[in-house]
Amino acid sequence: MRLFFALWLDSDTQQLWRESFASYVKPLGGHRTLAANLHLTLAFLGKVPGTRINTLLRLGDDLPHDPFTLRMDRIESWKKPSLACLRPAAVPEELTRLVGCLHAGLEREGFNLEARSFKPHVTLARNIIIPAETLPVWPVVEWPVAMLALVRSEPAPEGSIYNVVGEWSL
Ligand code: 2AM
Repeated sequence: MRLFFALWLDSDTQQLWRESFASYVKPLGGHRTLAANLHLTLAFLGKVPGTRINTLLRLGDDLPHDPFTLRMDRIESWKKPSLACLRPAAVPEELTRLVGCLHAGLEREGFNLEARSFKPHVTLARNIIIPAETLPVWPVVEWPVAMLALVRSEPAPEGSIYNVVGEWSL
């Protein structure tokens, strides 16, 4: 199964974000992320045998669970992969520590991590047609991050379906 660790949003916030950013993202073309799929990936693990889930759940238990706020203040577009995403202005210390512990734990347990460096972002649309300048988001969204999740991604014709298989309150 394909798994990833992510910062997760409650469904009301997912819905609110999808609506709030529609006017920024629709003109870029492409496919907007479904509300239920909005998240911020911390580590993408790719295909993992089901027998390894318990190791990942234990790892999640042992991570620091300090809450923090992300100030999401701009929308960027990327060429590779082609997407538009919401990004935080600054990375709080708690997030740096969480990602550091997560990546170190995954490496210790022999999981393959991606080569691309960690760039916190919430994908708002994929396969965009018109790359945008970086757009400032106004009003700025303050995200009180409250949940870390281990998520399973399954391919589906309308885009991937995500299911939370482990969750931790921050
Ligand atoms: P993205 O939004 O920038 O594409 C589930 O696929 C999550 O894992 C997405 O947030 C995706 O980031 C991230 N991810 C990172 N590397 C990936 C890869 N090689 N294939 C698919 N998803 C990847």
